[in-house]
Amino acid sequence: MGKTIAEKIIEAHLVEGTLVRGSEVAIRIDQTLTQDATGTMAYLEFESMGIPRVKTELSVAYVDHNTLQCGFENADDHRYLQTVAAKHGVWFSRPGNGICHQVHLERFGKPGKTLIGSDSHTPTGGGLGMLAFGAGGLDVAVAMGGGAYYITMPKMFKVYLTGKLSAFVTAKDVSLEILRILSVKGGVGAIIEWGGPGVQTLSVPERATITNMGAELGATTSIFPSDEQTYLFLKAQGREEDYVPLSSDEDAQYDRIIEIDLSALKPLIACPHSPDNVVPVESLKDTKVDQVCIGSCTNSSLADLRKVAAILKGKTIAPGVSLSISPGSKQVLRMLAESGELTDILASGARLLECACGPCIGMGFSPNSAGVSLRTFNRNFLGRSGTKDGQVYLVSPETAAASALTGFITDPTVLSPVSYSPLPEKYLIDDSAVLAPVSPEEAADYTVLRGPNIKEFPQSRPFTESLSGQVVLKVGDNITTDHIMPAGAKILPYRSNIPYLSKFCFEVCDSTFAERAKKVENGIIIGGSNYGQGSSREHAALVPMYLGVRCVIAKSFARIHVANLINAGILPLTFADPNDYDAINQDDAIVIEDISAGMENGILKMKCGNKTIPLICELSSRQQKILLSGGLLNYTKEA
Ligand code: MIC
Ligand code: SF4
Repeated sequence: MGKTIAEKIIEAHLVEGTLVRGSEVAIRIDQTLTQDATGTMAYLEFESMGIPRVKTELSVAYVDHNTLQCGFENADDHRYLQTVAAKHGVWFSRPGNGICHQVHLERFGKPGKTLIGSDSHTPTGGGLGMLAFGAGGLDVAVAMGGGAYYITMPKMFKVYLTGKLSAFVTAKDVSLEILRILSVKGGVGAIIEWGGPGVQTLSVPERATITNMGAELGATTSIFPSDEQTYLFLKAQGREEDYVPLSSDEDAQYDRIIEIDLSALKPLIACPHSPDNVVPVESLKDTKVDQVCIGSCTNSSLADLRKVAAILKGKTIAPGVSLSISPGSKQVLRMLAESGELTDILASGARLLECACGPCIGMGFSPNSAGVSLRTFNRNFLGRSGTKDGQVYLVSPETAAASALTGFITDPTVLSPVSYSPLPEKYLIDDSAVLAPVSPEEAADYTVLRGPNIKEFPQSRPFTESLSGQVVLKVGDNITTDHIMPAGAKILPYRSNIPYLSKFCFEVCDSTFAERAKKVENGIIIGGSNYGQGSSREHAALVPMYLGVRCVIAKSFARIHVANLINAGILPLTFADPNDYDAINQDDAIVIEDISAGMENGILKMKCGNKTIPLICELSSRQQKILLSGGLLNYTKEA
């Protein structure tokens, strides 16, 4: 039987298991990346494993999230990351050098290689034909130590593209179209391969926008073939030797095929507060706009910002609009500066922000009260912008620039044509902000610098035969990691200080949660479907664990979050009958018995008052052992 691109890469990296869809496989990881907001925890975990030097082909530590330095915390963390990276053989991308996914695509990604990153948008690398996964920090630490990465062998979806995008219709609109079709949970348990004749019309930066937003579908990852476009991009980055061609076999088997005609697409927009709340831009054309933000790992490439510069050139933004531009990397910023396109952007009235995540993660530039903010980002979850009643819409750079000029949501296809050259023959190569690790000889005496903000790692508890607990929270469908463990400028600096961070857990849903949960010895959370969608932040598991949560029972889970729960020693269970969700309420007392036998059989029984509710426990034997040991760190130490 023929193979998909992902199956070929998995087969070439297989350590354990078979390619049978639905079974657990372990794969060898060639490259890892971390960013600072999840990286401090990942390196603390790596250090605790006692392995002197990373065993991957390449590992890079980026600083792009916590770049505001409002006190010592972030600056100390940057210093910790720089020194811990140097000591253990990891390359370090300095703050200001750019957003991890953009820089990794430009300088390090290679077709056919495996990559895991402690950030959910790591699949951006799929634009280059990499098999790239977002993962929790602990999984990345294990991979840096040479350990395999475990996934459930996904289903395979194919998106078959025909036609060609019209002027001012973009890769972002393709991402929004697939979100409209599949929804934020439509990709769960699947790898999405992009193919068909339309693929040849998309450059690597455009492909990367699409694979980036596969994260919003809940997909395990997304991937494009490696072809002429891939070669041209790598050559322009001075890395043509990294090119290998990759395609799926003619008779590869897909669980679902979706066709999209690129020529038929129109500009689209995702409305508050979910990336799949998609309508045509045209339908919102009288909506007044307060703020426009252009950037993020989805849309901050040179091509994107060149189009923005061309649209803004010689014009001034509407007086009621505040416009920010965050270039994805130093390469993008320097090239815009040298070509004069940066001047066109600035002359329009835009505010230039750092080459970093910035407003995407609530690190500044929050909108005004109830403000309408148009963003070229990938997530518009409630409260993520830092303004709780902010109305965040997701759009392409073209729609963003057109709307910044008019002050109203504007379909860019009404603009007169502009000219720009999207893919240069040669990118400007300046890797001076990427620091090499010290040599193995120097590493022994090299000191890792730690600040006082780094607090002890919380200890999880092994499971015994029975669990008597209490429901500390009941929530609905599509709860995001931004609900569970919010980010933003005020909280992000405390990512290595779990006790402090815990005060904000579930704050968006219930500000009394942290205080209440702490008082209960064994807390249980009840969730709806797609619980834990969004980020890879393991803090959304570690913090509830610190607050005494032992078990989350939901209708279904998002992939990375469920792995993080298991790693943190929290038991994830799903309702055998989703209607039983209605039978449980906050504060109910619950007893689960015969835990180890139930884990093995895949079904546990929960007693709640006089009701007995069956729960599905879908765990591999490795995951059962992890939970019985009290989390992955304990399990690794025991092994
Ligand atoms: C995000 O976009 O939500 C983040 C911030 O990049 C997260 C990582 C984090 O929480 O640090 C992600 O996507 O994994
Ligand atoms: Fe950064 Fe936003 Fe991308 Fe997350 S989604 S990595 S916060 S730019």
